[in-house]
Amino acid sequence: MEPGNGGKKVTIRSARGIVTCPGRNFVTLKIETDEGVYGIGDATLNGRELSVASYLSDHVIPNLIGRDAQRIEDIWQFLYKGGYWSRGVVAMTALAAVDTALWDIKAKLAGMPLYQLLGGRSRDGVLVYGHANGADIEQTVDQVGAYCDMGYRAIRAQSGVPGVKGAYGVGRGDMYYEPADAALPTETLWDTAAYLNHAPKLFEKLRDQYGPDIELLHDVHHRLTPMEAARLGKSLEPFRLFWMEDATPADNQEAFRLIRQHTTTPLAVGEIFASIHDCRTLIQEQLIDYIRSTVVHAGGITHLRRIADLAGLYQIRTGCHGATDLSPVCMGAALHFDTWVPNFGIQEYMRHTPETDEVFPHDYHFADGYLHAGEAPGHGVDIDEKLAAKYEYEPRQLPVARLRDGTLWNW
Ligand code: KDG
Ligand code: MG
Repeated sequence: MEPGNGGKKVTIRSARGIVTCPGRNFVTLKIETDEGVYGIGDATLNGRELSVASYLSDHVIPNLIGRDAQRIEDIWQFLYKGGYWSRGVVAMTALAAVDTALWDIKAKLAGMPLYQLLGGRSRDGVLVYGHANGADIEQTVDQVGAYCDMGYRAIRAQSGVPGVKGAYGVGRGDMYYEPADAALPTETLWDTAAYLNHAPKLFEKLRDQYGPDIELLHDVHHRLTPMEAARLGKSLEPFRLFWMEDATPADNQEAFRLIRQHTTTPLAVGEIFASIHDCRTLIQEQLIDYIRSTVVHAGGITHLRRIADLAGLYQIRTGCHGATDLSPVCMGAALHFDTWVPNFGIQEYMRHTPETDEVFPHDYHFADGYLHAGEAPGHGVDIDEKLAAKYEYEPRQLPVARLRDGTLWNW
């Protein structure tokens, strides 16, 4: 159809969730309109995929049929306020999928790439960071080198800790690190003292080897108490990290006050947040430097934009989560968001496997350390439903961690 439609209603005719497992599980919502234009949104919640699929089909989709697909804000408010039990991550992921699919439709109707509709380009490319993992420091140092050779300018570095089996972030020998590895959670070990002794050595070695310019990031994955996190942040200061991520659980946002008082290492948090209320104190008290929430788990483009705007008031920048359990649909939408958002910081980019990329054809591309959103109308990602149907759902959950004495710890 021609761009623009003179305000005419574009009716949602059907919607369905598509579950597929091209190497790992993904849930995708497809919304079709009576104009023949459709949109898709990512609805993947790692290890809990079917709960979102059922939330969509049982409780959300019946509410969409017959509505005007152009009324994104009203549909968002209807599902959020009207759902009453809002803000849970399952509900917010389902809501994000609807919102993303509707923005995709609106941009297709307008004949524009999504970033144009959001306000246009704020930058030429989206700085991304890749994941270098190794069983020990030597392997991680080599992996960082491999990412430098691929053109990355920012790299997250994680290393196995001597005597700690299955420490977070250690891959299984290839680029496609996938923590959700079994139908029932794998039990891993955690040893804070060993980790705190080890982590600064990794970054000392990386700075020795690669110099001061490359951006280095690190994910603590919620393993430390606030005071331990403060100590780690301090000990990493000489190595100038781009950020230290998820240093302590943010269930208690005020816990970050203590970390902040003790270290100038920049802090990032928020990949598991579902709403602006999960980070309101962190932002308003400037307790963090980067907010990690992304499209799929934080209520879609509509809500993520509100979080970013609040963060912008306090010079906090975005650093969207981009692990492989977020599908290319989320990545495509996030890249349009990143291309526009004024207070952009960085985008995580773990590459998907070729099987996943085949199921989700997309027009974003990597060059020289940056990802570039495509110029096709919409968010530029599609789903090949025939191919998706060939990959049946496989139950897989994330690991858990225990201390040496058996105490269950944060993963
Ligand atoms: O589903 C969990 C993963 O997305 C998470 O473990 C990855 O921490 C992560 C990151 O920073 O990408
Ligand atoms: Mg993380």
